[in-house]
Amino acid sequence: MAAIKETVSQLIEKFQGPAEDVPREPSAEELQTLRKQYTDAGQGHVFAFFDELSPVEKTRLFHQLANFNPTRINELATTALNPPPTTAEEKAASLEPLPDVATASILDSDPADLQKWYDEGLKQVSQNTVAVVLMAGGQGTRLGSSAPKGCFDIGLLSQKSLFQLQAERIAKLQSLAQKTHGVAQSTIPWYIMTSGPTRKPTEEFFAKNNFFGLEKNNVFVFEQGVLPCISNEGKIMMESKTKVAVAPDGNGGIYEALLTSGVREDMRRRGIQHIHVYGVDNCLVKVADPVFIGFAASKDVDIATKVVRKRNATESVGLILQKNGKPDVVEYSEIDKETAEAKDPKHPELLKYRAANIVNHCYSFRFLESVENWAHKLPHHVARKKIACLDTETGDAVKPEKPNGVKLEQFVFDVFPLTPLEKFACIEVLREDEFSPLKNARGTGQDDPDTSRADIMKQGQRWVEKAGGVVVTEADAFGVEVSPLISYGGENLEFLHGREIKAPAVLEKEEE
Ligand code: UD2
Repeated sequence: MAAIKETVSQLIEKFQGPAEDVPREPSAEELQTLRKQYTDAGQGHVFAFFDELSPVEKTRLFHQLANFNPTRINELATTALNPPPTTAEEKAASLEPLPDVATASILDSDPADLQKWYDEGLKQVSQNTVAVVLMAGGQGTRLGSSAPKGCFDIGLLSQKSLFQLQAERIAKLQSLAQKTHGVAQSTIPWYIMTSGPTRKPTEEFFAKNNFFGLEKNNVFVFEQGVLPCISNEGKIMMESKTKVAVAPDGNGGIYEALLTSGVREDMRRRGIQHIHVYGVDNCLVKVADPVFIGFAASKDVDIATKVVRKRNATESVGLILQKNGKPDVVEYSEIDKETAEAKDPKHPELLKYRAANIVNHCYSFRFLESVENWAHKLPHHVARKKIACLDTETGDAVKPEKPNGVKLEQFVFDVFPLTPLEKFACIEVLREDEFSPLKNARGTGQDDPDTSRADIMKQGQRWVEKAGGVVVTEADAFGVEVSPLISYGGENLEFLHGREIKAPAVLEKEEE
């Protein structure tokens, strides 16, 4: 008898997932209330096949639907599908590059300033006031890999993933701060934002790799929200009879998620003052960069952002600028050709708008205290997509040939205009040292695994040569991968002076 019971429960688990993650069954009146709410909002079709579902499927669909407010979804859908006409004020909006007062540049800053910012930033790290939030909820569809982008192996000799490179930079920075300031332990908590599809594989990857040597209590995986996909007719789309078709709510979902996940409270408990927020796909990212933290702290701004010089008028990057006197970003998917191609009147060879966003921001904790006031007001951007869904009339699966709906997402930088210019700062950094995004599948030739690997290898080679090492290269045998555990940003490589290294090489340990 026991064997039969065991087999039956295994079968149930196989078809309905482990019993323990089935949420509480709703009461009859809860269900009735929800159905009425959706029907009154003209979204009752989501219950089209409800009565034929199993009890567990009914419970799961109930909880998924209870997460959304259909009236709010209708408002978003109406705005998304029938965007209000551009107002005269919008038309007259004055776009200008950021004023010099709000921008600095690593390229032409006084080295004494850079050193001052570095020292201040490292001091903050040593005092445990610096945290990092990694935005890793994107689905990386352009890369052609279903695994979270942070797991991606860009083909380094060490075979390190993006997550591992970032983890080791945190570890190195902690030890640099400890040594420089003689403290026993300095901790940079690492909050990793995932979305539905990336959460589990991310958690498993970190557990399997033992958090890359970091203290696991300082690595905090949390989840951003999702929003239903909306049909061109304004209807909530069903992925199947038991599930709403949803998509992550954009990297701007970070603000709500900091609250709902308890991350902001954890930061408060730890006494965090400065929060570095960055995107997962940049293999060169300087995680919790002391220069950046020190720059933001010394200017006492609420938001600081890093930019690189835009490669050309068509590069897929947001542009940091001022709009009606406020800091703002115009995303590449929403910029008009004239603005993108405008030339700088003082330097006609340069683009007028050339401060390219690299998803690399720094916030004061003080500023994040105000999230409740504005997170729900950030705009939703619309992406027209081909969305596989269910025809709720016939119950047939639909594989669309052309965009049949929209995904809505918020952008992390849409909060910038809420900050006055004097509480905002932008710093230009060197692309070759700080920005090499992994966007495309191998072989694209730009922003792909090969350009990521090459940029890491070239940077390491520059560091080794600057320290007096000799790198022997030939044809496409170039570059040195310098482990972050040896050097965070090219420092402390004097031991290589006079050493000859045959490229391509990887330096994992100092005594090598
Ligand atoms: C982003 C920037 C763009 C430019 C470009 C450079 C935004 C909104 N746009 O465009 O201005 O800087 O990168 O590479 O930042 N993410 C989430 N949750 C989501 C969606 C995205 O965490 O729901 C993360 C994603 O994992 C990545 C980052 O946000 O770390 C940027 O996302 P993306 O690569 O999809 O953005 P992209 O390339 O369209």
